[in-house]
Amino acid sequence: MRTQVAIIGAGPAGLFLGHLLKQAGVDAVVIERKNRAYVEGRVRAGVLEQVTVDLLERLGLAERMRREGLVHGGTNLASDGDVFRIDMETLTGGSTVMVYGQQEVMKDLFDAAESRDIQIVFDADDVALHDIDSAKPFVTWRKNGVEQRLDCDFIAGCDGYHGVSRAAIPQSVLKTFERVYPFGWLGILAEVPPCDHELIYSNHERGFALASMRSLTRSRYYVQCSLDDRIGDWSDERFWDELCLRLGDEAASRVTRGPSFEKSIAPLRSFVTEPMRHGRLFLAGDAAHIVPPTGAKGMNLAVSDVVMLSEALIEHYQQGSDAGIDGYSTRALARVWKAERFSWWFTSLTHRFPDRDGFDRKMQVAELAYIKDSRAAQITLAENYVGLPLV
Ligand code: RFL
Ligand code: PHB
Repeated sequence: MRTQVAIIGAGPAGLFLGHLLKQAGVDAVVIERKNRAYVEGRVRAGVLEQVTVDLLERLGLAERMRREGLVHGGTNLASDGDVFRIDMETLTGGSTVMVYGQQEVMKDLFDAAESRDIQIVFDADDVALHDIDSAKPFVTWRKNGVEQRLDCDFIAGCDGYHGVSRAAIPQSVLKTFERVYPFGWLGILAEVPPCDHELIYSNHERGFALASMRSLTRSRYYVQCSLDDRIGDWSDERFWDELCLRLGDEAASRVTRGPSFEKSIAPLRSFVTEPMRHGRLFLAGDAAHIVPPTGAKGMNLAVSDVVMLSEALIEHYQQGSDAGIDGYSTRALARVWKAERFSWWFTSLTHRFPDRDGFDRKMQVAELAYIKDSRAAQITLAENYVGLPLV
């Protein structure tokens, strides 16, 4: 088999890239280790930046999002139960975010991939990248026990944090930067109306909590938990009690309890690998960088990466110029680092750090009080939250 671009991974990065290349007439094949139901079933991101909304529009995939997504012009912070609103729309001169789950985005991308004839190989075992340093790279895998080979011009490594693409780059050329946080997020989904029409990010003495949603009838809630905690330690009752305590009386009075139908623990990490290109291999999305979920940036960064990567590849095929390809890593990393900074800062502001003392906690409370009263501080938060422009 032969194609122009081999895309490893059918998560948001891989599928958006597949659609972008298809739209421009560039040949691509997506190779995914799992099946569609698995990829679509993962409960992950909930908030789309304008960059992501714009891309869904540009690809002609925004119809359901426009109908079912919730536009949020503001978000809320809480400091020990005192909730205040950041009017992002006014502060940024009109920018908003869209609440539309990653699962819905994936469903729309997969449905359209079928009708647009985007080639996806599912259940590919033992995917391996070869000769990425040469002009003739290729990818191999096994499907139903049979060895397969795909020759290509370029490989896009969109296979997430645990994928094989990053590992194909020699250790000697990769630099990695990492921060592992000493806590996790325990998240639940429940078929109950959300406690507020917007999100609430809460810093409480007992730890962070987040009130989010998937629709007007489906809530997504998180509480900071210990990395030693097991799902079995957290009955629904314990979860609701802890959430209500951390959100404060006023918000808690609006929480509707109900049985959870999804419950999982996610660790928090900041991670960047540089450069995002080696030879004919490009990394995009979680394969190259991870942010803690506090800033709601992970999927949005995967999208901005592949917008830039598609521009570079299309320029190569349509204009015969490699300027975009050569500049991809530097351009993508500039936006990545800003989102890393914001996600790290927002995490540091809102979580309880078990190894820190009373002084650090006072600094958090003082900073939240400052943000509550300062338009300048609110603008800084708002413009980062809605997403920085693509440059
Ligand atoms: P993905 O989604 O991990 O997809 C990678 C795909 O590659 C496949 N794969 C392989 N395929 C072939 N061969 C191999 N060897 C392979 N190894 C792996 C995998 O099966 C998978 O299908 O990476 P991608 O595309 O870069 O997308 C990244 C996003 O999924 C991620 O950043 C977000 O979910 C992060 N995130 C959030 N992002 C936001 O923008 N807004 C949010 O509100 C938000 N909330 C979240 C989040 C992530 C969370 N968790 C659980 C980590 C909330 C949570 C709790
Ligand atoms: C979510 O709804 O899953 C969500 C929302 C905002 C975040 C993280 C996760 O910052």
